[in-house]
Amino acid sequence: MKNLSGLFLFTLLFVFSSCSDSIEGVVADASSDIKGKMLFFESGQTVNSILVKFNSVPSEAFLVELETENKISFKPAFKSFPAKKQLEHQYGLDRWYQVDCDGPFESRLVERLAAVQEVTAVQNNSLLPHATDHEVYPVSGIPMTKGEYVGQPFNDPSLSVQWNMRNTGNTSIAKTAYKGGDINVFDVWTGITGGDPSIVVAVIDEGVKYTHPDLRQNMWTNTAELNGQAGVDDDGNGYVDDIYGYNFMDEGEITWAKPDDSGHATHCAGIIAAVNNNGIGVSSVAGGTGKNDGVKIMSCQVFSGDKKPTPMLSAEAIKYAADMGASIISCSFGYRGGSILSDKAFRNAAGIQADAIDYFEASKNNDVLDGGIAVFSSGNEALPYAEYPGALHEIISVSAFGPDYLPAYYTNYGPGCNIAAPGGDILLAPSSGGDLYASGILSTLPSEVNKGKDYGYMQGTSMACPHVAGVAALGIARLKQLGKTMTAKKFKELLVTSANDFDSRINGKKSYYDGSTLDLAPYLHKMGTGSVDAWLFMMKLEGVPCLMAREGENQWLDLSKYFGTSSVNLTYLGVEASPEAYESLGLQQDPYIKYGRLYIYPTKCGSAKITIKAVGGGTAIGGDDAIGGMEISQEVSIVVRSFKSTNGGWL
Ligand SMILES: [Ca+2]
Ligand SMILES: [Ca+2]
Ligand SMILES: [Ca+2]
Repeated sequence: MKNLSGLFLFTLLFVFSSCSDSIEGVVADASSDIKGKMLFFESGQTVNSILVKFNSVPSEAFLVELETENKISFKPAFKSFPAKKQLEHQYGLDRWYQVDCDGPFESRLVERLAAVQEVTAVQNNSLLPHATDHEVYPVSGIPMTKGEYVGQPFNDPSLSVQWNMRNTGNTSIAKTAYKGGDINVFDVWTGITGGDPSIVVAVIDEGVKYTHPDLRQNMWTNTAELNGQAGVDDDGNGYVDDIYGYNFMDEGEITWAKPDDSGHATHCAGIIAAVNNNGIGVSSVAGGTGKNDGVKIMSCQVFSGDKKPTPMLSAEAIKYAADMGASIISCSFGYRGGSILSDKAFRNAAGIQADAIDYFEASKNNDVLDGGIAVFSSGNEALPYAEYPGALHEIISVSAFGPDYLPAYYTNYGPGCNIAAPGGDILLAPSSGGDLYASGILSTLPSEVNKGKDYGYMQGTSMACPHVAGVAALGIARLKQLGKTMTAKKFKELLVTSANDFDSRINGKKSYYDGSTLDLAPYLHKMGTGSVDAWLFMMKLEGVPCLMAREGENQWLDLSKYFGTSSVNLTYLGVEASPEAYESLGLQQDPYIKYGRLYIYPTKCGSAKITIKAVGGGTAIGGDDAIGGMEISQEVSIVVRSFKSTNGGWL
């Protein structure tokens, strides 16, 4: 079994400490009704802060009575957002209160509050520390200067080694690198979309370095605060100077260079929306095409240095993202795997976060979806189930693979894991002369925590999560172009069913440079629906069927699925393919149709749309001067991979 050093997912745990006034006594003595209302109290724990949820919005008089009786004070847990009052009420956010008292809470007090009829939940609001072993690997072997861009859609110099965007099977990244083991985004960028500045993705994490040269242009900005006065809450949202987001931990400006900061948020942000085609650094999933058309990153900072967030803080950050316009939240953290094993247990343990996530999912912040999309990492404990909150059945939880297109040794898998994405697997060996860390994910980092460098490698399901958040952002951008609307639920279904099945690769063992091996059998059919695929997702959103083809093979593709059993009775007039399609697929011969099958010989991994023309009822199209059949024109997408996925086609 691999150890987990060098992993970067924040793991939330409660602190245990000895205290004579143990909560254990409460749990043991209280009636089951009262116990059922007490969320996440562990035995032997000092409780410094608690949250209370009432069954309806309490009157001032009632609160004062409880305060006086118990020598405590209440304050609303959430800041109310005027335009969202109804939604806040619907999801119960106006019924959560933070309770303060002098010193730790006595167990009897917690029990007394839980016994109040109007109280539906008392949640422990103790600190949630994250694991501190999130290493960064500064970029070393790669020239971060302008190079040759042959075959590259963007001029970002490092794109050629970003296997997560396009995996060419380059052995200087990993000896076992697998061509096509990527997110299949190149043809989306060149032919469909690279993003849309009206779409905001909130990164709930440490602080994002908003001055980073490869991020600055794609930062969300709160214009009222940007043009306002320092120290003044110019837009009246309850947060002072929240220009690029907010630092909920320190209640102030976003930070990224404290001694214990890791650069984690800046790295995740760069995967989603580092500026594309700007001639520097890296490319990102949804960072535009160089025309100021990338999606925007909002930084919701809940980790700071060695400070740990409370459940309330993480819930507040999620609500802020919902209220300030985020369409997607990318959350690379979770409760330690195995600590929660059902949706109900999560809602019981972490009621305030569950309510905030529900509220986010019900918040409509773009013209095309009726709610928000929450994406979480599945966890880095190599456990056979996802961490919560990502494991919630309606939330997208992301597992990780390496450049060998196989599960990474650290990834969680199994129930609750919905889809897989590149997360890196740094222990894979490159061929000699290759960069030792190149099997990780290359992205932006604050130079302050990265030996003076602006870029570097990290690995983890933390890195896999923002890939899916970025692909989701491209999906919203595409729906906007199409003028299509959709429910968020349908959108998520299409996203997870556009994945590539890579189970056929999962057998035997994989090897690492230190000689250790990973048995792959446990991962079979456990990596969600497969690997996220940006092109297939775009085709699903458009309703264009996909024909999967293999690179370097002369092959016949059956059209009967797309034209029905009539495919053999149609008279085919031909195939229309643009010069771009010829280029993307490396077509050196013209595709044609015979006996209801498409003949094609692709020499490159790529994706393109072609149009098949046919006549129904006759051998020629009818018209003013001739009797004939109906013209049939069907757009289909050809997706060429080095392997043939079985479920990647039209479902
Ligand atoms: Ca403000
Ligand atoms: Ca201000
Ligand atoms: Ca760039």
